[in-house]
Amino acid sequence: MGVEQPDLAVEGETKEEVEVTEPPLYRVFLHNDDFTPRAFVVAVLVAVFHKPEAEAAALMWQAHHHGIALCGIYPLELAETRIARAHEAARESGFPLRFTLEEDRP
Ligand code: TYC
Repeated sequence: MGVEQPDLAVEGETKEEVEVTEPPLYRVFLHNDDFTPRAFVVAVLVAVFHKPEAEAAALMWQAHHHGIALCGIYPLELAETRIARAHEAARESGFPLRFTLEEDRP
C-alpha cells in the first residue's frame, strides 16, 4: 500500500528535470472618480497598499490626471485582499473609490 510518487525523471535521462511554474501575478489599478477626496486616496494607498507617502501621492495624481494608475503587481490573493480592504474603507466613508485587477501577462 502507500501513495504512488510520480516519476520526475524521464527514462533514459541522466538528469532529473523539474519544471517550475510560478504563480500568476496580477496588476492592480487605481481609478479616478470625481468624489473621493485626494487625501483619502493617499491614505488608503499608504494604509492598505503600504506605499510610502510620496509614492502614494504620485499614484493619486497619476489617476487624477490620467484616469488610471498602476498601483502594484501582486499574487492573486494579496491583490484581492488589498482591493477588498480598500473598497471597504471607501464604502464605509461613502466614497466610490475603485480598484481593479488584471493578470500580468508578458
Ligand atoms: N479626482 C478626485 C478629486 O478631485 C481625487 C481622486 C484621485 C480620486 C485619484 C480617485 O483614484 C483617484 N477629489
